[in-house]
Amino acid sequence: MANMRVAAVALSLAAGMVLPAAAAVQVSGAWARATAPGQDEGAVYLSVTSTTADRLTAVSSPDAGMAMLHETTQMGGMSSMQDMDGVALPPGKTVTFAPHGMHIMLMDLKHPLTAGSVIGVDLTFQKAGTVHAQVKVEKITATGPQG
Ligand SMILES: [Cu+2]
Repeated sequence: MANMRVAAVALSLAAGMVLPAAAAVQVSGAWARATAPGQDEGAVYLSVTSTTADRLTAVSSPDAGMAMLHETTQMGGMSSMQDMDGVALPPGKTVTFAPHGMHIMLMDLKHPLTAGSVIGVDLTFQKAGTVHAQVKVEKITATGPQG
């Protein structure tokens, strides 16, 4: 079976076909917490796996005025967030965005995030181009994606 698969890839390359971006980068388990009344910022957590070395360089969301790559760091018992200008994706390794670590910060939300709804983010990669991901909004108390 493995040999057949290699042959198929070789054939499509020989024919000059471009492999779709979705084949190289996979985004999974995207979720966000519901917002409290009056809160106009949110954070999106997800996992990204790329079959080839790549770099996440930009994020945006149709549901927010602005989206940024952030990392939460602990300094002397205080937690603060820092901008990241990109995130390296080693080949075949899953990079996880999770609470107390990296997240996609959504600013100027266009609507409250309500549990059970779905919003979107677009992730732009150096090689794979832009990948759209659907983000499940979980309860405000959630610590991870619920089935
Ligand atoms: Cu942040």
